[in-house]
Amino acid sequence: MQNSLKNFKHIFKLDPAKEISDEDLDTLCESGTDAIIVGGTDDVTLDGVLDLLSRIRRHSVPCILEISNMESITPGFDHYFIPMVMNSKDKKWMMDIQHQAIKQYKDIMDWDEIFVEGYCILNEHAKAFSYTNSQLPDDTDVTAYAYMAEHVFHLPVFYMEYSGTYGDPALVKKVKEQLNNTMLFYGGGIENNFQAKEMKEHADVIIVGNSIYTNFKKALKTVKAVSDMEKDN
Ligand code: 1GP
Repeated sequence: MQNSLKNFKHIFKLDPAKEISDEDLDTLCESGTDAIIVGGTDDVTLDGVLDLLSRIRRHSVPCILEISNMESITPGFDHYFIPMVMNSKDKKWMMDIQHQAIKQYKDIMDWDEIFVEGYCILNEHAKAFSYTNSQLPDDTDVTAYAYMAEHVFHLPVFYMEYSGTYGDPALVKKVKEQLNNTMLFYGGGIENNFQAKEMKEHADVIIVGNSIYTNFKKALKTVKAVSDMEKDN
């Protein structure tokens, strides 16, 4: 099941609520990144998702919808990522919204395209942190969540989500040491080559989001930083 993700190392995440020019979007799609995720927290609408989908689809790069809400689910993506927020205080974000989605869509769901992500939100100032009523885990909590993602839930992905801030590479390393089959995704605050390399040293995949909108040129360089690491190995 995980095979189609196994080769991913670098992913850009585009927020349907934010503007990006055609020129920049074309450059991102042709940058050599392994995939583009469409996903966000606030103001994710079907129109916004469809707009990005149609523009990304002009390119051959794999295109993934990370599902934020029921209203913006649409066919046409290569893959669908379903987040389960492991450190939310509410069962809603771990179980209930996924249950609702599966009740509604199970007859048309293709599990070769769908991957469930065990999310651990680690930036208490991130919108997603308050939105999902999450609690800040300490390092031993995080490694235990990672262990649960692999051994209890058998999830294909454990996602350390620092959205908006750069995380702790030492913790990313510790988490990676817990995982054998579940892939480790790291996202949060990557703005340059050095940070891309530092996190990719431990994570299987790094995700670059916000810096696309704040410093496009530097964000773009993170692709080469990761592919150069592969060449060195
Ligand atoms: C957000 O993990 C991604 O969901 C990337 O984080 O936006 O901080 O790069 P940034």
